[in-house]
Amino acid sequence: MSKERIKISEDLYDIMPSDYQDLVKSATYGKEDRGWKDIGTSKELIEQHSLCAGCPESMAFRYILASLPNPEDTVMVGSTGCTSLVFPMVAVHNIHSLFGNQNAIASGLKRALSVRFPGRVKDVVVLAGDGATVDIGLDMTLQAWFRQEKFTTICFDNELYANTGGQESGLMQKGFVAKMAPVGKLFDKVRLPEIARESGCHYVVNCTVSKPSLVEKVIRNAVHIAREIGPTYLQLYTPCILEIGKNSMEGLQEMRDSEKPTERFAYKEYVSEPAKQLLAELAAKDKERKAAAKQLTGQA
Ligand SMILES: Cc1ncc(C[n+]2csc(CCOP(=O)(O)OP(=O)(O)O)c2C)c(N)n1
Ligand code: SF4
Ligand SMILES: [Mg+2]
Repeated sequence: MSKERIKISEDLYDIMPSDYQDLVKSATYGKEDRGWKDIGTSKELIEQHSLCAGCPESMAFRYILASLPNPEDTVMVGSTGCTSLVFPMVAVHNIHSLFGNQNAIASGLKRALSVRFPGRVKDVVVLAGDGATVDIGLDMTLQAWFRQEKFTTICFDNELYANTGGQESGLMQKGFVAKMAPVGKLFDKVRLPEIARESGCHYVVNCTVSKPSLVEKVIRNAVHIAREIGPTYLQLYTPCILEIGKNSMEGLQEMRDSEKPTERFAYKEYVSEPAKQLLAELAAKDKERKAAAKQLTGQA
C-alpha cells in the first residue's frame, strides 16, 4: 500500500490536473500514522465541497478522510442527502447508492471485494445521513448488522432531512420544529446507538465532531474492528446550521454545547469483548513500532 498505486507515467505528467499531481507529491497514502495532524501540511483527500459555508459536515469529512487507516484500499458508500454533494470531490473510491440502500450495497461490495482480492485488506465505509440510516434505510442498516457484515456505518446525524428542506427524522429531538415539520416532533429521538449495540455492532460511538483527535480515534477503531471482527457504528452530530438558525461561525459551539455530560451527544461508547482484545493488541503493536522507529532515529 503506497503512492505507487497513484503514480503518474512521466509522459502524461504535464497533462494531469494539478490536484492529481499534488496528491502524488504530498498526500498521505501508505503512511501508517496518518491522521488529522496532517491537515494543512499534506494534500488532503478532500479540498472543496458544495455544502453551505461553515456546515459541520465539511469538518467531519476532512477529519474522517485524514484518519482512514487505509484510504487507497477503502471504498466509501454514500447515500442521497447533503453528504452526497461532497463525494464527487473526494479522492477515495466511492459509490452512490439509492437513498436508504447504502448498507445493502456495502454488504455486497464487501463480500465481492473479499472474493476478488483474497488476502488483501479492503475496507468498506458507509457514510449517510440520519434520514438514510434510520428512517428510510433502517431495514438495510439493521439487517447488515444482524448478518455481521464487516464494514463501518457512519451516520452524519443532523437530526432532520436537511437536503430536502427540513423534514422530521427519527433522530430529531422531541419538540423540535423544522421548516417542513411545523407541528413539532412528538416522540423522543430514536436511540440508534443502543439499537446498534443490541443488533450486533462490536463498536458503537455517539459523539460530535468538535474534536479532530477524537474523530481520528473512533474512525481508526471502527475501521480496524470492522475489518477483523464485525459491524461497527458511529453516530456523529453534524448540526445543520441552516435549519437551527446558526451562522457559519456557530457550528462548532453548537457541537460543544451538545456534548456536555447531560446533553444528547455526550460521548457514549460501547466495545464488545473481542473488540476490546483487538484494540489492546493493536495498541501493543503500535507501541512496539513507535519504539523501534525511535531507536532507528537515535542510531541515525
Ligand atoms: C428513494 C428516495 N426517496 C426520497 C428521496 C428524497 N430525498 C433526497 S435527500 C432526502 C433527505 C436526506 O436526509 P438525510 O439522510 O438525513 O441527509 P441530510 O440531507 O440531512 O444530510 C430525501 C428524503 C430520494 N432522493 N430518493
Ligand atoms: S443544508 Fe444543513 S446539512 Fe446541508 S449543507 Fe447546509 S448546513 Fe449543511
Ligand atoms: Mg439528516
